[in-house]
Amino acid sequence: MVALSALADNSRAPEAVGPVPTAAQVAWQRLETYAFIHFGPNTFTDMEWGYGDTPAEAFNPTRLDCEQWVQTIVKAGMKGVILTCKHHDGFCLWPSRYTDYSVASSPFKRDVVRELSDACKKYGIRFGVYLSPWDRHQASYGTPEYVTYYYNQLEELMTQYGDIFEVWFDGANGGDGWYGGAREKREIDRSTYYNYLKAWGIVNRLQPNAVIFSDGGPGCRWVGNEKGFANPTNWSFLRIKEVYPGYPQYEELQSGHADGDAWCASECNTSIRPGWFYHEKEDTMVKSVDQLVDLYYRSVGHNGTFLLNFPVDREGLIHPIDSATVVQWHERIQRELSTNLLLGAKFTASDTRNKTYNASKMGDGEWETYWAPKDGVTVADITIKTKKDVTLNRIMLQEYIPLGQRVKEFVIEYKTCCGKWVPVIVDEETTTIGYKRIVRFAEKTASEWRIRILDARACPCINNIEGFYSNE
Ligand code: FUL
Repeated sequence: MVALSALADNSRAPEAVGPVPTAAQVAWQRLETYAFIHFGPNTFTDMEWGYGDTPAEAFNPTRLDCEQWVQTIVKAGMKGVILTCKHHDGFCLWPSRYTDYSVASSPFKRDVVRELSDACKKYGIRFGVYLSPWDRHQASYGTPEYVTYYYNQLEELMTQYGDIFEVWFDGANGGDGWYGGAREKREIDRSTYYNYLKAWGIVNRLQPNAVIFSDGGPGCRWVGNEKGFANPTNWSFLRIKEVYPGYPQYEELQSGHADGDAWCASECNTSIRPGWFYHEKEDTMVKSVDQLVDLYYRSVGHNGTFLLNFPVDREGLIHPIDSATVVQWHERIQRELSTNLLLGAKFTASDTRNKTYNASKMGDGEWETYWAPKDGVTVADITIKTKKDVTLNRIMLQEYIPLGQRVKEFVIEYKTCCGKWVPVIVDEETTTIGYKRIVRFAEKTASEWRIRILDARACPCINNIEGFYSNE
């Protein structure tokens, strides 16, 4: 019998190891950070979940300026924004043809979805929509008629506002018995009522590049908490048929399913304040720059994306405390992660596939080039020699995910002055890498560093290793 390795063609690129992402999923993950906006009647009634009976007249921002939102988001380095076009209270921020419970009936009149999508185009960021399936205003909620209404609204949003990068299907439905139109109790089985497959078909047909978010994807998944972090071990896979909006074992979503059969990376969502909607009393409760920096490392740095919510205030603006905080957050991350101290270092590996996939590809900053050992090699070392001593306390690693997520365990080491390899001290497990893993560790000074891949699903494909030092 011929050994498998003898059959491998190591002159070629490695074969993909499934599940693999679509091109749209890769482009989405590379956005890394983007904003959420919660805005609607709740903003004016000081509520989080309106009953759907607030008169449309209540919606009356005095200085609404979507360009102010987008300018803030751009200054915060974020690449897109998702708007609550309709939250659970059923009020529509655009003049929907299918209901009069919208901006059209408010004193404000203007189409907020239009103004925000236009501002996104003007400033070159992506636009996404949140359309709550649960609707406490519509009298038909709970009947098949409402589901048709929901699809119709989805079609409006998918056709009238240009390219959409993400569509958010919120699994929230209020509990076992809850209120529908006019505060009546309505019972539905949310796993069947909305026929999500049909809704997703509408998105796929009208916006083929949009990534569909729900507890279980199919485009990207909720991370299983609203605190904005993923676990350090984080697979971009799900056993996709098991997870649905409202999935009770949602804590599993913090790590994904190692044995999942579909690509479904995590999105880490949280609000910059305790609530999703604006409440004046929360002006003193805005998350600190330190808290947000920590969340960045535990979302983007844990192979997720970071979706940070801004509760737009009653004037129709991102509050100055929130905008100042988020800009400082971005500046701090820039300071921490823009000087790659491993730039120009010499990368060598214990195994190399061929010239194209050699270790020097890891420091070149290119997405498409990567190092890979030969087929079947799942344990390998990458050694990095710098010209002189460098002090590091962060290392960023990236896998070339178009070929799948592969690494299962690794360790970071440095060489001591007496020539001994010693692991750096990390306070979390170093298991998966995925699109991006940023490991923070107690600072060390050395001129030789080593990433040891201890286990992988197939030969690893690594396209980036960078090192940083932060004293903040
Ligand atoms: C939840 C909703 O119930 C909250 O109001 C908020 O929109 C959050 C992002 O998702 O499921």
